[in-house]
Amino acid sequence: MPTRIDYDAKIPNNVDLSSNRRLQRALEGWQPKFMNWWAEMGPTLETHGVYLRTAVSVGREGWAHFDHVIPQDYRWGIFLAEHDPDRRIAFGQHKGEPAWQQVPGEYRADLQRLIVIQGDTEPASVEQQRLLGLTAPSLYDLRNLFQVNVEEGRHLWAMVYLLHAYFGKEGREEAEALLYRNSGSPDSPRILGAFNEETADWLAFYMFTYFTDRDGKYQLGTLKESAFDPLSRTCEFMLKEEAHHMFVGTTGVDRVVTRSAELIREHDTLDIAAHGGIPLDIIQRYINFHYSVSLDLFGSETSTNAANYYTSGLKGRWQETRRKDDHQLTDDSAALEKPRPDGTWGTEEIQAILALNLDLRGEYIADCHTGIKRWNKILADSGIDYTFRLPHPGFNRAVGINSGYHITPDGTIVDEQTWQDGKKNWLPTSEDLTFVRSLMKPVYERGKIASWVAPPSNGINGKPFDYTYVYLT
Ligand code: BYC
Ligand code: FE
Ligand code: FE
Repeated sequence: MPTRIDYDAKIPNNVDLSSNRRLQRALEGWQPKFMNWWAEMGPTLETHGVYLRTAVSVGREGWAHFDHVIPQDYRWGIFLAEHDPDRRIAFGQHKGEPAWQQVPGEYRADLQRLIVIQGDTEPASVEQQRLLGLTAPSLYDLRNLFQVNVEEGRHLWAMVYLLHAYFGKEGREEAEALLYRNSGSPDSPRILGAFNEETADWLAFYMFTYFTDRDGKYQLGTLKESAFDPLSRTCEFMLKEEAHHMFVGTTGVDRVVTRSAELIREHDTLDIAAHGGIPLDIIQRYINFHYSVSLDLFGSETSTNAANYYTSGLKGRWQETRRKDDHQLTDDSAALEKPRPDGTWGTEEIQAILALNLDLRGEYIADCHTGIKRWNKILADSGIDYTFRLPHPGFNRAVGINSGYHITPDGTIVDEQTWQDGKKNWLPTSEDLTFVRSLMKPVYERGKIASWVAPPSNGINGKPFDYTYVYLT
């Protein structure tokens, strides 16, 4: 299996596409539809070039090349991580058998479903972010937005390749449908809830790339363990790109908190809205919203779907091979915290194999705590007496065991009236959203930055902050 990326081909790839004419033709037929989708649903801001990275190889070193590129001329392609001919299945009933290079007939429907759900989120996020270029706080941020968008577009290519190459006519139909559904569409919405929400401002963008792209990281991590080797290799390479999306989110929120802290000290008040900063309680409400909506992406706490995926070898656990158990989970148990109709919490013991969504969610929550810690450290270092918190996992949930209850950020089960009265303190209000929106004025001058966010401590690829990351018309 060649791993060099062929950029002379119409569709750059390292899967030797030219040796399979039928597949190549089918994908070349999908390509103009993708380009139409990008033109209609992708970023609205036109540019003369964005300083973007493009994958040049899939190896550990030097995989990215940086240059100014007009986004619609970006070379979206198909890149799979190196093939390991000795790879074996790490878990489930097929544990120890060689990884599959083809889709076993009995798992076809389930695998296709997982790939379609994954594929659906990628273009959805581009659609959610399409207007943000009009209000970027700096050229540096504008560049990062485009980078994330073109790579999410490439992640769509990654899933479409699998659908075309391994799932026949049905796969090709699903590939079309990925361009047909749209974020927030009343008739044909995206599959998962979080991908139909608006990403209406840049604070929401940083929160989305922190909390929602991070779900992507964990889901891709479990699909990287898949017995279906092409899916595994695709996800492994996607995860390399994903690291930058996390970075945009983490440092984006860092920079908002840093700027708010500066303004709080300068004016000696938490009420910094009048001074062009975002008050900390609004930031907390954004955290509450984006975190709780992202928790819904893990599915139900107990899931026979997840158990079947695991037993069949389709979807593993986070860092499956590093876990010290039998990788089959036939006798293990897990504890599940459950709200009860009398308003108290109970703990139930369940089979571990049924709790795999919960297991992954636990890994994700632990990771989210690291963000909260860093943002609190920024406040503490500025001598500000305020702490951010992650809300209770039951807060504001639409999926799973908590969805029928009203649960406050501190985990109290409350009645409808208490929830309605408290909501304005817990979730962004329309006043919050209007205020944050009012701050979103584009700053396109080289080296300048909006009032509500601090500049980054470093530029991209060794360039300074005041580099011309984007050429505008
Ligand atoms: N919304 O057994 P359950 C990313 C449905 S993000 C709507 O609990 P399961 C990215 C479910 O379909 C990563 N419906 O669910 C980030 C099922 O329906 P059926 C995306 C939902 O299957 C930022 C029923 O409820 N990748 O990459 O164990 C930017 C019972 O469900 C939802 C993946 O998600 C929901 N939230 O778990 C760009 C990986 N949750 O079958 C990109 C692939 C559940 O009874 N997907 N339902 O009709 C999966 O592994 C699983 O499908 C899920 C759900 C984890 C999503
Ligand atoms: Fe992605
Ligand atoms: Fe991403």
